[in-house]
Amino acid sequence: MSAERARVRVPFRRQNLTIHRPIIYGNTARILTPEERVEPVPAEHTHRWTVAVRSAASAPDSDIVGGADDLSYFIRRVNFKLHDTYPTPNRSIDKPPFEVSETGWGEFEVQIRITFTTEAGEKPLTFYHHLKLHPWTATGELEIPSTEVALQKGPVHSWQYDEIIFVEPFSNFLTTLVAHPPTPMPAVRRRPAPFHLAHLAGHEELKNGGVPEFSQAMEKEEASRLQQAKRSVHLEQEKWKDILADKERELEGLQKLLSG
Ligand code: SLL
Repeated sequence: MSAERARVRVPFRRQNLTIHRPIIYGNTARILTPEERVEPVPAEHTHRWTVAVRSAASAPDSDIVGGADDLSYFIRRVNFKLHDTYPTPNRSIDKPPFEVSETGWGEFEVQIRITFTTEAGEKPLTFYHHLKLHPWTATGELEIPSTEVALQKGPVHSWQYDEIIFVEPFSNFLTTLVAHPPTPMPAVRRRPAPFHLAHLAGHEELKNGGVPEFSQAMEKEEASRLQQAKRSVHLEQEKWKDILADKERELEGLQKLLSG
């Protein structure tokens, strides 16, 4: 009788392959109206905010930024570490939506840690988001407007687009990822971008309290901003090269005069 060999499936990594999933993280905030500033809201709290990790595409006609897809097929848990002034600063969210809503009075750095599903076999990912409560300003300086002005400006959005890249994923995990293709972002911009550039570019829609959205056009806009920045750095370099050459000629002339 031949010995029966146990067949053990050893997970293996798919070599020379990477796959990514677009996510956004950030926050929405709005100032509380005088009527909302009543018990049980602590007297010093001025804002209500939500910090979240979501899929990049927004659901059609939704009033939330991003979140069209449920990310729990690859995210097991998201930990949000709030400022120590909160009685329970460590918030662990183990099912979607991966978000925390609170009231408060101040901006601070939120530590976000994403723990992937066991199947992914990936280490947790830790990063930070600056919780933004006060409206964007043209100069980037922090200005705290009056309640009336803040109410008139509407909700504040501060979202960051990013891509989680899985390098040589385990084959089972790859199968799971492929079974959940991300909802594509709209190719063209239909709404303002959900971060300060929208304000700087003077997108009037945002000032009217519209809900912003990420789009593929954003990427092209970012590329042209980088191009523009590269061009101005190049021009500046050329200018200083010319100035340097002039000064060197002047120095040479003076040295000749001295030794002559
Ligand atoms: C600041 N460095 O001074 C920041 C800290 C802390 C914000 C902001 C509420 C806490 C509670 C809260 O908004 N903390 O519930 O007491 O601006």
